[in-house]
Amino acid sequence: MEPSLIKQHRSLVTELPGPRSRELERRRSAAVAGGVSSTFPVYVAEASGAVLVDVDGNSLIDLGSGIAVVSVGHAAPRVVDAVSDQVERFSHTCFMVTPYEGYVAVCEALNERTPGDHDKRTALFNSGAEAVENAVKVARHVTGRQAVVVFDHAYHGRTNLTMALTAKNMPYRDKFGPFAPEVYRVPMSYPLRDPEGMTGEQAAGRAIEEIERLVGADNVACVLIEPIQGEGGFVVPAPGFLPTVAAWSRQAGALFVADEIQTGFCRTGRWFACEHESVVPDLITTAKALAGGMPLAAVTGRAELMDGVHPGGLGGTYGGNPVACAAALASIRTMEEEGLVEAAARIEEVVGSCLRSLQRDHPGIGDVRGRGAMMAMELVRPGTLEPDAEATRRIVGACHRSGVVVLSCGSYGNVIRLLPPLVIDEALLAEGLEVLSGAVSEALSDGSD
Ligand code: PLZ
Repeated sequence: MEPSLIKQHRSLVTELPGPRSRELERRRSAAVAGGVSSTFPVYVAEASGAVLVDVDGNSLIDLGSGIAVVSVGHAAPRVVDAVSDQVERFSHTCFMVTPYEGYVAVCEALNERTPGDHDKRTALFNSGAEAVENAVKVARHVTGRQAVVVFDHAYHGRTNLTMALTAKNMPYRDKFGPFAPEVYRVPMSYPLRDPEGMTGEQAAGRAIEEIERLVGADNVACVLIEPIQGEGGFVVPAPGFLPTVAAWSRQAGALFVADEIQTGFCRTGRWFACEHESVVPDLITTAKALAGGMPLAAVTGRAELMDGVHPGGLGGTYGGNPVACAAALASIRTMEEEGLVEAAARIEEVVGSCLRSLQRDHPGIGDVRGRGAMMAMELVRPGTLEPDAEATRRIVGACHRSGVVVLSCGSYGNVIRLLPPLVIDEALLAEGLEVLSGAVSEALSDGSD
């Protein structure tokens, strides 16, 4: 099967969503559960690189990568080949019954690539939430402790335990309780919203004080944190925060667990976001970009911890499925051979300078932040920190109608985030940013008076 060669451009032949998408949307509402929603109901027919082609023949620029998943691009040629080849050979045996090499090779690649050169082991799962659940299982098992410490604005998933770990009520938790116990939430370092001048070390001190007060250091099984928060608003903690929290965890005998499900695999201009501050987590969870669009997730950690669980204690029917493993190996090879760490750093320069210049013109942009190809702007009422979710919705809507997929996020729904595929070509990225700039100017000039 040849990957289709879709021209890397934006081209609109109908309004968006077009008539065929609207027709599918009608079928959907009679068939798909209402609790599952789509931010931009344009139905995709095919995709390649950074372009989605919809069922009406429109070509859209994708600046979301399916929430940081297709970092190697849609239908990345190595991934397409590896998946096709694997599915012809065999698609499933269950690793817990009769194993296969691909699973082992993905674990080797993760052990080698993740931060720290200590001896590591990995276990594979299907989704990010499942990886987080399993990291907590390992942490509780090997420490003999129960408490899990998480942070304000955190997002870790939608299963029962991970809902408890996630901060935001709507839409993730509302009326879905009771939640799993022994979860304690402490303040995150959020430079825009912390007291002016608060350093990372001071913010860590504030969090640690809370942990000691709420839980007691020797009851903590693990401290779980996204090194840059994803759904919570692309919050980059002040320098010094992560290393201080990691050092405290080690001293307290708790595991420091980095959730790099959104930040991992070159996204932030390093293989993993922890590397920006030389933090070496005890356990790290990965998913999303790991397998270039196939469902695969992992927990990687110190060998003595990961081997501390009895045989049969971790697993699942599909975890480390052979097709997903083939996709992961091909994605990792693509990242290496196409220099996607450097590509993310180049995207940071282009996107960062665009967002900063918008910020100079619009006092409604309270903050521009992020690393690599994980950049965002936070919208506020000019001169205040009051979140402006309404302007955020207007800007996102205008981008969508113009054929550019952007996503919002944030505890207050007022952050616009950009997560382009790392292989996006320069001209296409520039065009996407031009559309975004137009939408910002229109929304903020209208809305700020
Ligand atoms: N941890 C840091 O970003 C998934 C989910 C959006 P799953 N983020 C996107 C939504 O509305 O469901 C995510 C993440 C971090 C865990 C997860 C969970 O990963 O593969 O969605 O289970």
